[in-house]
Amino acid sequence: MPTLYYAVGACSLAPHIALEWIGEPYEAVRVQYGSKELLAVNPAGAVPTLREDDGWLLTQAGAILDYLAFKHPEAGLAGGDGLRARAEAHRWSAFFSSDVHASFWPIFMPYRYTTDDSKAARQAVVEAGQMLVAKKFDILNHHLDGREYILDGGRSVIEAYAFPMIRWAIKLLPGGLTDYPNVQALHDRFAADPAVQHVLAQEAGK
Ligand SMILES: N[C@@H](CCC(=O)N[C@@H](CS)C(=O)NCC(=O)O)C(=O)O
Repeated sequence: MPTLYYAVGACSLAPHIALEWIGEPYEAVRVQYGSKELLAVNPAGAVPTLREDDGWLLTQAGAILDYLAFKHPEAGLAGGDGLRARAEAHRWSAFFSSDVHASFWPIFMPYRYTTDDSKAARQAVVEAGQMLVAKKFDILNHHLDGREYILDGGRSVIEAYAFPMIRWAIKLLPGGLTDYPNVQALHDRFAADPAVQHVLAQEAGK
């Protein structure tokens, strides 16, 4: 059975949701960033990390989601068939990992983005991050105009990827999702999904 190493509140929520949607047995192990246990499976000390029974390890949220979607075609989480559907899935996976996730880092860890340790300098970095996230959410919001799902093929691992980042935005953007009603609607639909609720409760230790 695969093992997912996750941290509470992290992007590892995405593969955790995907595993729950797939519905096959898995183990979810809660870890601390940079802990010995996590460094043993991922030298970056970061989550998510997936371990298969034979010891094979996979890091990078986008790669793990793609692997899970193709490992379990019966779950229908790849976002459609064909060359262009595959390319669209990669496009949105890259959007979330390289554009959206990376835009949150200055907000989460401003000290990594300035050598000036004054409060004002760090606040400026946080605000720059918020502006970056807002730009990306604008793109996502427009894309979702008149659409229920991000990909043409219906519900996919890409919504699982979006979900933790949308939760961060609710907390960390000054106006939350006020300017992004389509994103809010996507969030509300997935927050009502029993599998998503189960994973959130599991991660919260309930
Ligand atoms: N590019 C990696 C980034 C993983 C990542 O940075 N995860 C965060 C949690 S959302 C983390 O573990 N941070 C700990 C750290 O950077 O020390 C991915 O997409 O999986």
